[in-house]
Amino acid sequence: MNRRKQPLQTATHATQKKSRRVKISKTLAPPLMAHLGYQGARHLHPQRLPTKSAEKTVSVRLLDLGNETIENLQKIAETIKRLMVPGLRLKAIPENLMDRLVLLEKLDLSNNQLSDGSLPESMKRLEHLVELNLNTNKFTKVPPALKKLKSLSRLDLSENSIDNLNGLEKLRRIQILVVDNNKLTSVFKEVCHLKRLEILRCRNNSIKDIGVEIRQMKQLRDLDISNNKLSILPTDVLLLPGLETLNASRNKITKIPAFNIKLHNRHWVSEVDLSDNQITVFPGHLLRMTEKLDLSSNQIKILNMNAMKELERNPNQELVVDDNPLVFPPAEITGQNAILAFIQEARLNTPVYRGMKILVIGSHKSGKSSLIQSMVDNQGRLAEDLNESVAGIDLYDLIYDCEMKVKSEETGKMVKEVRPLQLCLWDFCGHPYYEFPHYLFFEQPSVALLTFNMKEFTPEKFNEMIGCWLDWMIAKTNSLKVVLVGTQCDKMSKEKIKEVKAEVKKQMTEFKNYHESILNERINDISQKSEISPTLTERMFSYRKLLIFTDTFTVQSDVIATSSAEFIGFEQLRKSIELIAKDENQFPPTPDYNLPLVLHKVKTFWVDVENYLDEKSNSMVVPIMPWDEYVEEVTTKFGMKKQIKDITQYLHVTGKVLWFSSAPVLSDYVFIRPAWLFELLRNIYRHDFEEKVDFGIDDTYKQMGFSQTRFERNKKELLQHGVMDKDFLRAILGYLIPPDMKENFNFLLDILLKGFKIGYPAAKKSKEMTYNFSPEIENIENVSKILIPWLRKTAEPEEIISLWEDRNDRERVAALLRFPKYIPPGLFELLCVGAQKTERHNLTFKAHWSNGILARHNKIDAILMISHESGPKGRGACLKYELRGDSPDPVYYPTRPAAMWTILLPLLQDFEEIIKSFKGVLVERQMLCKFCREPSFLGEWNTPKETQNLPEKVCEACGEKVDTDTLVQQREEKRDDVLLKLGEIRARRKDAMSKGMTLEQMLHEEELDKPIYGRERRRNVGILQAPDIAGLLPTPTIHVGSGDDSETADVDETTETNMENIRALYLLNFPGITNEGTVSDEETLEQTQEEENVGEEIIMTKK
Ligand SMILES: Nc1nc2c(ncn2[C@@H]2O[C@H](COP(=O)(O)OP(=O)(O)OP(=O)(O)O)[C@@H](O)[C@H]2O)c(=O)[nH]1
Ligand SMILES: [Mg+2]
Repeated sequence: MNRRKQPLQTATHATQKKSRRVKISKTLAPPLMAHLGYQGARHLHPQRLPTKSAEKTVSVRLLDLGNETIENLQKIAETIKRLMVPGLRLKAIPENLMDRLVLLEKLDLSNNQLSDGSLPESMKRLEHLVELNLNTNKFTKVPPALKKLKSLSRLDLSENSIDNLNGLEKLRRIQILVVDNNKLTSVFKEVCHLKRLEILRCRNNSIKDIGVEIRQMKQLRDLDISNNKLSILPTDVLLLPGLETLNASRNKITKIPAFNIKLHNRHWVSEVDLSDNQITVFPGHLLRMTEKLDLSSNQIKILNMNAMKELERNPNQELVVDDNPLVFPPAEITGQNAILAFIQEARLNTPVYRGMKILVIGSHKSGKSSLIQSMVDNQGRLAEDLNESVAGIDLYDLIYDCEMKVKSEETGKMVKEVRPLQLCLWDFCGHPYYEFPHYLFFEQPSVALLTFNMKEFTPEKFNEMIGCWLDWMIAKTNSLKVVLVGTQCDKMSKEKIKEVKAEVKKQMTEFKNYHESILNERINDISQKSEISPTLTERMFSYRKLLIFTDTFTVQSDVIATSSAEFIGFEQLRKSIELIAKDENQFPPTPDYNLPLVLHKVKTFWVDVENYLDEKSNSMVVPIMPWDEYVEEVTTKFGMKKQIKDITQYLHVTGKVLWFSSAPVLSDYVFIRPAWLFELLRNIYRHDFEEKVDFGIDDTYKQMGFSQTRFERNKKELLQHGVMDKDFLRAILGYLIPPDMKENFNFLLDILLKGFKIGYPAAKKSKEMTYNFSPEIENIENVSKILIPWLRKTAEPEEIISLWEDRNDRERVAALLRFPKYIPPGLFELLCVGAQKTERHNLTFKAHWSNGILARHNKIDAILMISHESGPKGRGACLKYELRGDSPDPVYYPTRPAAMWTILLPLLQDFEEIIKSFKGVLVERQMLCKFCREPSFLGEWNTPKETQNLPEKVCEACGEKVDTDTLVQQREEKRDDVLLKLGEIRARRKDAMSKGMTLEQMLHEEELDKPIYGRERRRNVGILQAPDIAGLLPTPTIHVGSGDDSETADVDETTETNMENIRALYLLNFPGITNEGTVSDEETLEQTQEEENVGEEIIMTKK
């Protein structure tokens, strides 16, 4: 495509030669368009039109439209190039006026009373017309006669009553369009196809938003959209490659989103006028791209010191911040130089405080974005007027002044002091589509605001509006503070508000009781058994742990009723947030500093790192740094290698960067601009994909060689099959990563597939519409399609059902993972992506449907089905791994269960690895009876395998004797990766104990507690005379409410014998609390030896 700029076609020869761009003065119309004269001579306005054709007329201005004038005009019509008919109160144009104006280039009909339908049909014959002035008339829509004016390049429609620009699409040559003072509410959709448009004036209208369509207007260099109703200025405008001046003053803009300014292709915009708006946060990033930035008459309070560095570097830049309620620098400091000097000075002395991040979640359209905007702007705001992006996650900063008692450094007494509480609010879109992607960003410990629409609330909807969100949170983190926020209370009476509050409180208690009863039921079941095996003990231990942890999960059950329309309830909300910030359990103070962590000063050097990374993120196309590179770069620049993890952790918890420090693969990267990552994921997972992702929206698809047909095909493929074409993804992400930057894209794709596990490579089979789910792909570059399980909604194929049924009578091994209460969203999908890893599992996927996969092992004759099934009554769910023999000769060469275990075990290990990051989820591991298929046996892959030595075991459900080789792996091969490093764990615990850590604290300490993948160990725990450590065991509780209102539930005591077993388990795990004489010397010795021989098997026999 030829993308060179076309010279502007103008009527005057002078402008044609002099410059290819016509600068229009701000008071545009008359001087540019009025013209008059004869060829070779200049005259005053003639009273009459010339009758001699010898005097060749070029320009004519009519002073009346009498019959005589028209007749005379027609005589010379064929020579006229410019015709002015302004200010004649014309209501219609005589049909014959236009008849013979074959050379006409410029027509001025301004200041008349022309209205819809008053332009004659004959107008379409004006083939050479390049300039048309219809300024100040009475049109309410674009006159249809214009459609045919193929040469038109300048059009002035200002001062009419036009309310939409439909009908301009065909005028492909338009370069200047002036539509000031009309009744337009949108323009960009209609004009985005005008690829040559360079100047667009649309001030004094009622335009509410600028859509993504503007991205297509690559030639636009001058945009005036002042005095409209914009509330947000999208990034796309400022990223227009040709933009030179932008006037968006006198709107209602509140927010200028931050974005990456890519240094290698950045261009300077000479002037950006954002004066007279409602911007609260200083858009310092714009200083990186504008020569003059006018921010006067806004609501800015603080000039960001870091961003101001840009001005220090470039003295030619200009920043205007007059008439803002500035507190930093103080209002009395005026003038750019004085401000700069002040900021330089202040930078040296200003402390930065830590702050915290708050996650705002709740159902779709419950009012989260409105709530946040109201919090940020400190006044009522509703999301519609803001035109916020409604997908994915958005970030906002907010500072609360928080009154604290601080120890005075001089007197040592406690004094009151006001500290800024820095908040980073994460606005999660509540559409169910995001349950899985948003889970990535939800971690413990967290503070969350949970919103629900109070007006819509009914007792039956508790679960849908509140309960399911609590489940969602609990499953991921067992350390969480939740504030319940009822929104939209302006729509209801006081009585009704009270009623809803009481109902929610009641149901919260029920919710809590149900949550506990599930655990208690299980604990009791175990306690009632006559014999308790180590596996059961371990299980009980984990149930108790879940109960104990609920201690740190607090829901403030008193709903805060808010209205973002009327700004109600925000003071109370603010107080609740302050309380959490000051909560020492949530944010324990460090010994040398008696303030909660969030109010700590951040070390200057850490702030330097933060600023450095912020700056750096702007220069990177893909703002993701491999960990090693990051460490190298930061430590070379700032030293202090020892602190790098702490710094990064700090940046992570305060929302400045993302570093998933405990996730495999992802921990190798630092995402230095979280907003960028959200933007990226928002493009992949979006609930409004069908409607919003459109071929015409952008040139990118065309530039990347997409035809509309291919685009539609790929889109359909994604929506119907969950399969994303790689090029399609590149095009979708094209505006974040320019299409020519293939390497950057591949780097990112690798992280998406291996780190975030969003999907796995697939390939389309040549003829059929099916896919090869396990193509051999060594290099990421060769990937052509990506199957994204979360988006795959297809049904189980018929042929798979029959294939599976056919092997019904074969040998089989089946493990079941039961989630009695809640299954984390996306877990099944993550497992599928993991199972597809050939080098680990050696499987070939045969089919993949919305809730299952079927795969064949590449070496062993077995097929595997992993399926996701909902639990009874819609509560909870199960994941089933079932292997069936697939030998061609099942009679003589059946597939042995032992062989199947070699397939199953690594898959189960994957599961265990993933489930580690779901701290609060209740999961039960079971094995199915091969006869009745009931889950009658305990899954023992994590714990001592008691079943291993028995030849068979009776199924409690059907009474059949089951070979134990289908229940547990017989004589396990040595697997280094699953050895429980007992010695190491003990050493860690001993160390912790010696430092005075209590049992309860230990339970909270993740690092100390890794009893997963138990090495086979046998111990008859009954022999141990346990010390009385019952008092040491923490009492499991869930708190609901706060202060006097809080309720606590105790768990039933287990039977004495079983209690002993549990104590014994504690002893095993906490060797520091042995009681004299209870453990034999022999055992102590054995334990010590074991500490040295990490991973050695311990077998203890009953004396
Ligand atoms: N009257 C009234 N309307 C409100 C209030 N809060 C939100 N709304 C309206 O409720 C609708 C949804 O508000 P949003 O703030 O977009 O909701 P959200 O929770 O951010 O929605 P998603 O991000 O899509 O999940 C909008 O139409 C708002 O104008 C309120 O306090 N009072
Ligand atoms: Mg929202």
